Amino acid sequence: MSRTALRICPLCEATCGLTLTIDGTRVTGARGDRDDVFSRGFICPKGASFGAVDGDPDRLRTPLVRKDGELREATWEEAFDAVAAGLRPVVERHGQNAVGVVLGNPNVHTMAGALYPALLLASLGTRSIFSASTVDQMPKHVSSGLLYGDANAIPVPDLDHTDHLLLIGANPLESNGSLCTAPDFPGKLKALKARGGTLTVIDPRRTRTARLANRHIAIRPGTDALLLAAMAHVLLEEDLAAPGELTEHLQGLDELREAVRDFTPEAVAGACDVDATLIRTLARELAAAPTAAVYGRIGSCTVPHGTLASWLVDVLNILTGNLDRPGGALFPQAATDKTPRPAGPGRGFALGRWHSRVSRHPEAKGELPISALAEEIDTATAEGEPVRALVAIAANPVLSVPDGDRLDKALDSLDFMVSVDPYLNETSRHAHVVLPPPPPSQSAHHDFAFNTLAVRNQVRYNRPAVPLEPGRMPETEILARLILAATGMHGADPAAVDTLVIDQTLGKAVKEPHSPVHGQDPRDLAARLTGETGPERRLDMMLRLGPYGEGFGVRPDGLSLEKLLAHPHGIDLGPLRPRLPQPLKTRSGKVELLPEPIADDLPRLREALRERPDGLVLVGRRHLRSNNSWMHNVPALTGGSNRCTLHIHPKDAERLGVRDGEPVRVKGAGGEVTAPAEVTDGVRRGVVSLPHGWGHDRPGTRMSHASADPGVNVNQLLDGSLLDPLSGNAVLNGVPVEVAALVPAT
Ligand SMILES: Nc1nc2c(c(=O)[nH]1)N[C@H]1C(S)=C(S)[C@@H](COP(=O)(O)OP(=O)(O)OC[C@H]3O[C@@H](n4cnc5c(=O)[nH]c(N)nc54)[C@H](O)[C@@H]3O)O[C@H]1N2
Ligand SMILES: Nc1nc2c(c(=O)[nH]1)N[C@H]1C(S)=C(S)[C@@H](COP(=O)(O)OP(=O)(O)OC[C@H]3O[C@@H](n4cnc5c(=O)[nH]c(N)nc54)[C@H](O)[C@@H]3O)O[C@H]1N2
Ligand code: SF4
Ligand SMILES: [Mo]
Repeated sequence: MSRTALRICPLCEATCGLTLTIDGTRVTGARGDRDDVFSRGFICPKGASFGAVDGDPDRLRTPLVRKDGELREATWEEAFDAVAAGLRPVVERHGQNAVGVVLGNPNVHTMAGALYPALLLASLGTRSIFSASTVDQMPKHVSSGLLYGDANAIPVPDLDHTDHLLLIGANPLESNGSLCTAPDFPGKLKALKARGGTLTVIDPRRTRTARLANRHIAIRPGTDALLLAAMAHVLLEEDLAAPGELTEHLQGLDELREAVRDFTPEAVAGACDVDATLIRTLARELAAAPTAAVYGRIGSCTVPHGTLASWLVDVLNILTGNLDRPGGALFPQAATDKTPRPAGPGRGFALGRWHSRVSRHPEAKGELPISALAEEIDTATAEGEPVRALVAIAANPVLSVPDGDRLDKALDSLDFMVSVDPYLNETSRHAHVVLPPPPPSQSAHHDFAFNTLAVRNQVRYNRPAVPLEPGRMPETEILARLILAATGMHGADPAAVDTLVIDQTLGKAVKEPHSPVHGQDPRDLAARLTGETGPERRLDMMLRLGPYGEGFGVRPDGLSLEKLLAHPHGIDLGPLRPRLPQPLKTRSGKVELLPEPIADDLPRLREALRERPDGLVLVGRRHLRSNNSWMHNVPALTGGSNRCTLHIHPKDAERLGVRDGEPVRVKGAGGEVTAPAEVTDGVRRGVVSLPHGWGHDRPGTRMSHASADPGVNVNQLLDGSLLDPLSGNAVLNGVPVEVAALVPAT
């Protein structure tokens, strides 16, 4: 007999509520939950394939431990014994930094990924920390850190209320949105147009999103910072800047005006390949709109001036008075955010507090560039020990970061590696121990990360839709045990990890004058927490202490786990509201418009005014039915238009003798790949596009469907040397490549 259960979809950032159909323990269907307070029934093809993703027969069911060179099925006890035996000697012999940690994208889609990595990093004490953030949004963290003093204070466009949206390097009709959690992003863009609003898209490709826009500008890749600087210039020179109520919170307006003075539309037009008059129009339209939001994503971050572009996105929102006002870009307030402290100066944001060992890259947000992971493993220096052991959690850097071949070899040379991953794939195949989490249907879910980026404040929680299969371990427990094994407490009760966090958090809260529990006894508070598991008790604690919380009795109608459980479709907490100056944590207590590291990076942007690539440049793309590197194993989500082909403009194809469907060789600084050409005027001239996350042809993996149609790894074209210097983010877009028709062997 079948039944239904609710589950928030973890397959992209939109966090749609799904109603799963369950036969026995198998998910046989998924539809949008019409009663979900946030997503109201929206679902996309990936969500509709939840059952197939969840039930993929290639998912690992038991831990794997390497014995005599081979990965073999093992018990959990054997696996954690092997982790402790593998990691501890490395720490003891070579020091803390010899153990590296790699955190991949799916950590933001699991409760385990939200609740445990911070403690793992703190207890390992390592500086060898790498994550998917440095092939993604690190520039935005850095610009927010510098502007607002908080790397996680990221303003989100008010999609439901804005009159004018300027979208830069984002394709939400395929990605469903990023750093802007919005179920049915496509519907929201259509609604914007229907209410008379304007959508402008800047993208070198005519994407599905661009086709929906009132205006599409096919910019030359990598030059958005120049275009945005010129828009800021126009606002300031034409007296269109009107920060209004924001003014009292701003610092450095005059310095900003000076800094962008020479970025005139005429000066940037050639580099951007965008008409100067059009740039003026864009700035004037932005200023004239009753409300407007500028929003930039992958195409604005993964480029040589990613931090400057991310900074300028916010600068434009600020200059037009659209930061922190309805219809503009606002700071969400999530239910599990810390108790808001009173407004006032904070500790500020520091960059480059230490550097990577080999190439001396500055840290950002405590992380080193993941592009430097391979060299931190394979290169010895006088500076200190190379990374000899690695903990990879939900990460597949062999495919997702530059020069996978080099990383592949480096991983093979490690003394020890453990992967927490449901698949034996390009990265986890190097591990000595693989710890597989259960499928999402067997995991509880709450979006700690995405609720802080959502276009509407709301809160939802699901208990596991399907009971844990025998022999499985919740991912939260896997990570808790990993922490114990990595820190010499192997074998201790994993519940102790949650107890420790709870005691620490409550101990701190009772000392904070602004906390609802100020002056109370933390042991008494801990005893009042509800929840069936450690993670549930931690969620209860965060909800009760949070901005909407019941404050352990202070606000009886406030949030708690109990209240959330009584609302299975979630609780709506209202639209985004102005919050300044409370979120500011800069030393000045103001928005610091022209922070020093930004000012110091502007000369590099000025040099880019003269740059004109003479050959082809590469950009990426995403497909609606794909997700980075790990969904090519699901037959329902592959095939059709979801293919690893090289998009090339007809004029470029003609010039190079490239024919549609025939193989072409693409060569970059890091290597070369061969892929079928897809001739299309959907890319601008001078630009070719390959999707990422492909290249499933390495031996020793267990992804039967993916390896049957492997595609090629676009990141092999990169050598990892091109970075945005402020954030350490990899340059993945606008990269020079050579393309040639493959001459068939005769
Ligand atoms: N050229 C190019 N490269 C790119 C990008 C690009 O646009 N162009 N995009 C970049 C971006 S934005 C990102 S975020 C990165 C992503 O880079 P990664 O995070 O390294 O890659 P993913 O493919 O997201 O998946 C990581 C791993 O998580 C595993 N996994 C899936 N679900 C779970 C789970 O519930 N628990 C655990 N423990 N593991 C799980 C998968 O099997 C996979 O091995 O790639 C980046 N790489
Ligand atoms: N279906 C699907 N959804 C996903 C993912 C997926 O792999 N598949 N991945 C998820 C992840 S991890 C993330 S981070 C998000 C990303 O979400 P988005 O940022 O919306 O993702 P993309 O589709 O890569 O859009 C980036 C766009 O930037 C354009 N671009 C490239 N270079 C430049 C440039 O220099 N300037 C400008 N203006 N544009 C440029 C590209 O042509 C592309 O259309 O998507 C998430 N959602
Ligand atoms: S849009 Fe994203 S969250 Fe919503 S159903 Fe699709 S994959 Fe899942
Ligand atoms: Mo990402």
